[in-house]
Amino acid sequence: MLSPSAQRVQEALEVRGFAHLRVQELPTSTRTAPEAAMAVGCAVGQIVKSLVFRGAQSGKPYLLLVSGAHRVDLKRVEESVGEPLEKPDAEYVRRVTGFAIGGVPPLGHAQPLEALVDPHLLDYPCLYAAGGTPTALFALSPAELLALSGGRVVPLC
Ligand code: 5CA
Repeated sequence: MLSPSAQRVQEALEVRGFAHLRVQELPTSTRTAPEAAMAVGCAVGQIVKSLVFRGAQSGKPYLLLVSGAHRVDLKRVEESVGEPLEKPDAEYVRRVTGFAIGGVPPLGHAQPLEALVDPHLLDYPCLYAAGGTPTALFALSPAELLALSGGRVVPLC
């Protein structure tokens, strides 16, 4: 039995045609990328961080899908999106995604989010993304991440 937030991610996967991807709830925290990597025994670079930023001019939310081994270079991302970006508070993240920080998945959000994908994620055959809670993950390929997030690959780091 999945918790309600993890179940919502599983259902979003199924609705989008990714029923073969299965959200798993782990016995230990997956709140941060290092914790998630420890929980499943993978490299931290294989963990997909889902980071929400807000366009300072448009007010629009952007979802940055970033390898756990890398930090976002905000200037670089601002050049790609054409406006300054602000780091929103936890309440904004919950409102636009429908999920709490530490569990934000790459799909199934409360509103459509423009997604940008870190090219470093394409270096791995298998990735793990958050599954709706700070103890839930699901495994997927880079191609599946692109397909289910609708994200475009742009340099983020
Ligand atoms: N479950 C893990 C691995 S998939 C996870 O969700 N990691 S994460 O990196 O995508 O989510 C944590 C991120 O949320 C942090 O890197 C940070 O950018 C952001 N964050 C943490 N606390 C806050 C806060 N108080 N306000 C806004 N953003 C925050």
